[in-house]
Amino acid sequence: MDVTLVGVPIQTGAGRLGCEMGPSALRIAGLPDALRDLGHRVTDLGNVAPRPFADMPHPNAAVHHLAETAAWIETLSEIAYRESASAMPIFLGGDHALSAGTVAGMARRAQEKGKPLFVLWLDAHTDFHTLESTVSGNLHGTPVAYFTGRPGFDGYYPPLLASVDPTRVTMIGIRSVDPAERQALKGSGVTVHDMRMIDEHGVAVLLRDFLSRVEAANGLLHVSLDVDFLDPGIAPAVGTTVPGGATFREAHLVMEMLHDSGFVTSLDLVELNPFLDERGRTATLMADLAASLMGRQVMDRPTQDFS
Ligand code: DIR
Ligand code: MN
Ligand code: MN
Ligand code: MN
Repeated sequence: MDVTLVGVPIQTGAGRLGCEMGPSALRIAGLPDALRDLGHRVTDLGNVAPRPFADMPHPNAAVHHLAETAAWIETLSEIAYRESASAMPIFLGGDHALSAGTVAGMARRAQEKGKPLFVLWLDAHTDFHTLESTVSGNLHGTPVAYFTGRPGFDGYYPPLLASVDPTRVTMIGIRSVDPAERQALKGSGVTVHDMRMIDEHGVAVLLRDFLSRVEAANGLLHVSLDVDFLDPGIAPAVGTTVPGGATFREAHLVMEMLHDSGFVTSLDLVELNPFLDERGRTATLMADLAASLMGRQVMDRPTQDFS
């Protein structure tokens, strides 16, 4: 398939510096060639930059780098919308604030096609804070609240041209939720599968259920993969490690099933902080997971049926 790589060196949404090196590390780990080897036609846009921005204060004094992050979100929303017209965009992050833009752009694309957009959020965190509720002020904790249309972003983040219905958002791998997020998630319609759900049911059961809903609705599917979805023992290069994450095989199985479904129309690879990595080990794992999602497998196998 036609794939467009977009390097997104944003780090203003995170609590520590280093994510701006993420796109380079993913390329050095061999992602572009891995995709070509799988038969995809790869265009690499290189690293993009946010539109110009001016200072923007917010009543919540914890919030930092709001103007620059908002500028990134607006630029990325445009790029996601534009590139998804003719290819599958893969966003090489960069911190998770970038998904506020990429998902918003994909929601606009889906709306234009008259199809619903589904989002699979693979993360230790729910990233469901508003600008008022964030305690850390790290805006990588806000993208899901924004693209599902929660109030409180007006005048700060760009106007949302199309939102994602919260009932079409499924999160897997969750193990760190702040009190305000937990409260807001109640009755929101978002499906939150915490690590215990994986322990009890296995990741395949949870994912199959979600994929069958995507299939029934003939939807587009955006996948957002945060490094901290993975257990820190296999993926140390992230600013916000949380113990008890997905194993190597759980993560690859998710990617392999996503490939087999054929539903994925866009992908974020986020929160890689190469400054914290051990000789590129986390970057390599993220590139390998992307390759699994794009078709790498051990043996040929028949197409799966999710209905
Ligand atoms: C925490 C951590 N909920 C916060 N969030 C994220 O800062 O709002 N860490 N996204 O990766
Ligand atoms: Mn995240
Ligand atoms: Mn996270
Ligand atoms: Mn394929």
